[in-house]
Amino acid sequence: MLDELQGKGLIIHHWDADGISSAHLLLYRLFNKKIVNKTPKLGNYLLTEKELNEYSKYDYVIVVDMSLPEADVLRLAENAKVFIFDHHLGNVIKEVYHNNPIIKGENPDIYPSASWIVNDFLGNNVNLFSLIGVVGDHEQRIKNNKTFNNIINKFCQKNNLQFDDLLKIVYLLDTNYKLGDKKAVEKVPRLLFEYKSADSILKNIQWNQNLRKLNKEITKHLESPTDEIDGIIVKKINTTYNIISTITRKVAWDSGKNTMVINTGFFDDKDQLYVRSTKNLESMIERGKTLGFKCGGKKEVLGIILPKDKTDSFIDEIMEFLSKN
Ligand SMILES: [Mn+2]
Repeated sequence: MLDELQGKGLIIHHWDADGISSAHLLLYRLFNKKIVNKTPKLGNYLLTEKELNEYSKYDYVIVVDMSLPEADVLRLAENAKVFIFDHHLGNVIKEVYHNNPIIKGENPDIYPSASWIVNDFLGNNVNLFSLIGVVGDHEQRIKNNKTFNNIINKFCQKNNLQFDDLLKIVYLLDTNYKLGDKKAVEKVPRLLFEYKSADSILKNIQWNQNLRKLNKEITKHLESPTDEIDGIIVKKINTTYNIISTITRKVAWDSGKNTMVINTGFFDDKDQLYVRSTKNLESMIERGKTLGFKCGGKKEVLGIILPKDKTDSFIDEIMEFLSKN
């Protein structure tokens, strides 16, 4: 289907390791086409008016690992053929090619990342980048997924790698967005053509430098005081780095408790809020959308961007939701 595409193409991908790996796999397959890759403004799960205008000049657009608002997708579809490969929650968009097994009711354990969905679609064998997305989205927890634990172990054995090597690659690729460097993020999918092995990625000097800088900042926030209300961990941070999802994961996974993190420092006029829960968060994602906020997530995670004067009331709603049985 993709092989027949003509004209100028655009890939819009998530800024994280899964999005980058997915974009890389697509670029690799479509190497003989005129195609560029972009990520949205970091932290935005939507396209700005400026981006929508700019992206209307392409003949086809492939959206990967990103659940853009339906209105944005339909705007793109006015001028271009649109393809989506994703595993986030949302609604099926019938007007475009929408490959998202999760919203069609498939088991998320069988489709743990966008990279896996893309790789499967392309008919590739298991490879480093199909797995980097999987490890990126689940980290250590993928070890509880029997099927994928086996797939990863087999791959690691064959390639003389450890699980922690894959995890480190994820962290290195993720440094670019966490430091807020959109341009650097967009360079990676193509840059990865030059990396013949996992080992060469692990040795990238710039990314290792980035990682040290970020680890310092993350540790600082993990060590700062945290509130616990009715068994729910609430953590307020103020950082210009895009590390809220990392901090939320760490706190939630280390404590085993429902966790909410609020970052007041990333946007000037808005707050970032992240929740990780053992409760199904789908209804809160819907609630956020109903209230007109930009938000998204999966069953176990909710990410939302709130106008600063709306933050407290939405925190209250989440607290009420999480404390109900
Ligand atoms: Mn993903």
